Amino acid sequence: MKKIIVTGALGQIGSELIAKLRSEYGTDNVLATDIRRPQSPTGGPFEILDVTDAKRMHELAKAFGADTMMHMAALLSATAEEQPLFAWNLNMGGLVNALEVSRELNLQFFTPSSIGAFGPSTPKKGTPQDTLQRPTTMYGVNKVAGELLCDYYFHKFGLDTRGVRFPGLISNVAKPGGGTTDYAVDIYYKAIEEGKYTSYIAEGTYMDMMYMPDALQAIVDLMEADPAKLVHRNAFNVTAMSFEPSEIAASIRKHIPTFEIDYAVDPVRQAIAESWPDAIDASAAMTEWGFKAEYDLDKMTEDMLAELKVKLKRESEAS
Ligand code: AKB
Repeated sequence: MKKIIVTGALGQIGSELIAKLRSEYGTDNVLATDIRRPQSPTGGPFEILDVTDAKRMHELAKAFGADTMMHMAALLSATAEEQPLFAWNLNMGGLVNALEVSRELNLQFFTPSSIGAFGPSTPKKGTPQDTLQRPTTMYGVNKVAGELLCDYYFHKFGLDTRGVRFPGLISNVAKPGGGTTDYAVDIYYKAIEEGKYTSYIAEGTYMDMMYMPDALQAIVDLMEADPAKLVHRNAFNVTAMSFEPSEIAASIRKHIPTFEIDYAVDPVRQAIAESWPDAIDASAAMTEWGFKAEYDLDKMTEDMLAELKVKLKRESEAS
């Protein structure tokens, strides 16, 4: 039975990951931590943790009896461009602390990388697992350095490090903050609330995406995978779909025929998006640990709109 400590547990991935892990491994076997206090109880153990505080991270993991660390705390791409030095300190400082604590306590280790680890010179279509990585963003620099650091801890110390390169993640629970792919979440909220959306990403800009249930399953499957089958360990390409803004709008129109999209392009996030691949190749993840995504664009749209309608109605009734 796993005993898992999760950092960044109130973030977009973390808040759903802890629910998934608690349902798989038991409520009391998952310690959620975050730098801020939750607005409502997380449904299990919770502790405040600033990931730059290695001593507290070690104490919490040890007292909990953790055998696994899932390090999710990080600043996303657009925010990292606004505060590059802070992003370096938080993203790299937090990661090295989490790896060190895992080495000291011999924990299995997971952290996500991102399509942000690629750059303009990376092949744009069918982006291979092993390819040129010269990102032009601070977030990308952090992610490439993080991938290498996780490999280093595996080769040097035998630490059981594992990870994926996530595409844009779309979910109806916690909103993302400060990412480049966030438009693909915002658009669903605005479709229901206002029937129209102004996209900060230009028409024709393709990026990889995935629905959150597939992302959570990918984490569990990779952590449970037979290590003998893993040729790569960290930074597996995973993706479920690749689309551009007018395609997600067309998918929404199948349910809300009057939905409209227009564009007010944000040059910073547009430049980041253009430096990333259009569509990555996830065949290494499929071959080595059976990665498979259940949701395509239309299936995701149907579920997102249904779930968000209920959520937004509940919130408006409560306010
Ligand atoms: C972002 O847009 O920064 C993230 C990511 C793709 O890593 N969603």
